[in-house]
Amino acid sequence: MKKKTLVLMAALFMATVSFSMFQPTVTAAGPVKLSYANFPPAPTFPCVQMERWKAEVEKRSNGQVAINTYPGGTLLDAKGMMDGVIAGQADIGCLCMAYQPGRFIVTNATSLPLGLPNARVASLVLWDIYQKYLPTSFAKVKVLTMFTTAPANIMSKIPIRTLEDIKGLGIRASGGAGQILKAWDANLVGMPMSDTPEALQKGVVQGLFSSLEVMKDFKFAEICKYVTFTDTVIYPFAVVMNMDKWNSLPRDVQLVMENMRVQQAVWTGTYMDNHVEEANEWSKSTQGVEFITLAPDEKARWDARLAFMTEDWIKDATAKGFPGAEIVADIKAFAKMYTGQ
Ligand code: DTR
Repeated sequence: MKKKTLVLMAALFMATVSFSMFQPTVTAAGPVKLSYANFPPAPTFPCVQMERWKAEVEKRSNGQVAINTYPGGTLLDAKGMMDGVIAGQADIGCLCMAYQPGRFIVTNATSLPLGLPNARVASLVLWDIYQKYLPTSFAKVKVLTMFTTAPANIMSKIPIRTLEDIKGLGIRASGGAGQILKAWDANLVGMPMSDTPEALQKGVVQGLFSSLEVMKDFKFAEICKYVTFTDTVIYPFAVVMNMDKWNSLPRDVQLVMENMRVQQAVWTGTYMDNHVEEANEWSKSTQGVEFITLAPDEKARWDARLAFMTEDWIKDATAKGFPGAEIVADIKAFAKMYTGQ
């Protein structure tokens, strides 16, 4: 009996020791710390989605990770985001793929003028394109989510009602959308969004081309009193993680992040669409901004100038070894599926 009790006690002791040895390090060393870099200022949509993702991941992983966010280019800037994450300067980074058209050829096909109607649908389409083609441009990172802006429109200091009004006018855009402004004969000034407030203030540009939530988030409505609806193209974004960091995460944390990839895309797209509505309302009611809808025959002139873009992209992508025509056909088909048409 005595021997039995001793054996039992020894077994209990061993069990306790091995249990505490194999516990996750959370309690002893605290949560795994991750840094998350973003290029625009905190109130803008890429950072709003970042904070939402952070809160959700911390909650769903029961505090196993703690994410420190760095908005406003404090850790990595717009152009250095991808390489900075690959090099491990930040664990996670949010990048606008449209700023580097040659680097993200497949996913940037979503920023062709194909009529993607809103950010929610476009984000789902982008994700499906990424999943189907798994472009090698992301081979060195773990993709945590993708999403897009709402369609781009023109914000300007003077009214633009016809193609003649935009001719020679200094308008800011970045990446692939530059081609669009050139096709409309505007004087394209290329720069990332983060440099735009100063360029508008200093009069380097007379307006910009982007989704309209920036009218409120950057207070552009205080300077740009006119919006011309062109509903032209969306800008695709990606959130990526350093591969070694990803591989070092516990499997259950990885699962939390993997399960959030589509959810975060839909959350961000929906947030963006609603926020554009709010910003438009705010611009109208508090800033007296005029919203200009092009007359149908005028709009047809604007659209006709962009017809070459998709054909050129297909030719170029095909020459580089990508199935260009198939990618464009997929974007159209996925968009139809998500709009229920
Ligand atoms: N339209 C793109 C991307 C973009 C739209 N809203 C924001 C806010 C903050 C940063 C980037 C963007 C652009 O014009 O840059």
